[in-house]
Amino acid sequence: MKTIDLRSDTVTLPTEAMYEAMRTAPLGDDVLGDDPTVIKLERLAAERMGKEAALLTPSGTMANLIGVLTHCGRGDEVILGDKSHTFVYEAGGISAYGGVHPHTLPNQPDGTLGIEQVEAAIRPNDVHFPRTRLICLENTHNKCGGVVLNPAYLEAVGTLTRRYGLKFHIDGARIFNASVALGVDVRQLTCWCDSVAFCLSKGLCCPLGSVLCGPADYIVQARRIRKGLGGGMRQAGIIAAAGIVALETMVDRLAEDHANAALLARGLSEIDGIDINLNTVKTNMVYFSCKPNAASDEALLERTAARGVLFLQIAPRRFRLVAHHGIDADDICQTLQIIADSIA
Ligand code: TLP
Repeated sequence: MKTIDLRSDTVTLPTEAMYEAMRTAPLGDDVLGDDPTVIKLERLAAERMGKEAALLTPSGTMANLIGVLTHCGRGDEVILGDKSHTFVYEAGGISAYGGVHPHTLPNQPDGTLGIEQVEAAIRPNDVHFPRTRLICLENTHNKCGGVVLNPAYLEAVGTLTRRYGLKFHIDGARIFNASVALGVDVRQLTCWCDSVAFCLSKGLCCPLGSVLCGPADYIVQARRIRKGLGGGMRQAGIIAAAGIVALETMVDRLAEDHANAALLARGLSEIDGIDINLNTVKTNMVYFSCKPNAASDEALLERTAARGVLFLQIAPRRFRLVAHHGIDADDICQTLQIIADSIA
């Protein structure tokens, strides 16, 4: 029985081309600054994102942590969404390790923060208040359903941050999903931000790794913080080699994942007992809720897992499925049948 693992696009395995690149990559010691494959990946990533420089990190969590810590000192405030990955799922790292004060605003269903609300949240210069230093957005927005922030909205936020002398960071873990869904060059999504972190290890299929991109002097400082956090990696060219393959060959195919997610969402909407908002299915993620008449959460997960279909429970009665490189349209059809059988 094949396991159809829809828990996340983080479960993707390296491609054959990645294994080959990892086996043959020229290596050095990246902490000493002489791993040629890391240097090549960082140059490529910076160029793709339209930034001066880049830094390879072991994970998206560390890329965001370094990203925020490089912009903010202790006691500084960051404005970010209450459903953002950095606020919800990164173990409070910005506060725990950076003393950075999170000021959350409600994420709208489309993943945005209201522009007026952001402006109202910026602190006046007063000894009572923390200093507002940074605004963070997430694109695509995971907890809002994999929805996409568009260039016009990013320009509005970028304009605001410049007017107030703030910095602007994007958690772009899946920013290529956003650019592919919108059909725009990824630079149209990054040109307004100061820094962007994107993941190699999700839909792009690398075994690990994320990249933080930004101005050259910012990345110099970020490199020191990465070292302090224990994220300096020696023969990291092994990882970077897969990252180069990912950037060169794995971006455009994300459209297949989006088509499979759409197929899955349409099928789920026809199953009795399932509540789904098709408007939020824009990329590779599908969230659905169970109606009261459906099987219990435990029964649903147990029955589907017994037939090889895995997905995540996000909250009581709420689930997430993610399409990725290891999933084809046949897997989606089988998944729909198994969920339909299991939910009654
Ligand atoms: N997200 C994971 C889980 O942590 C929820 C997933 O399966 O979706 N930013 C965003 C928007 C993310 O979705 C994730 C991972 C990260 C950052 C962190 O990346 P890693 O897992 O590499 O630390």
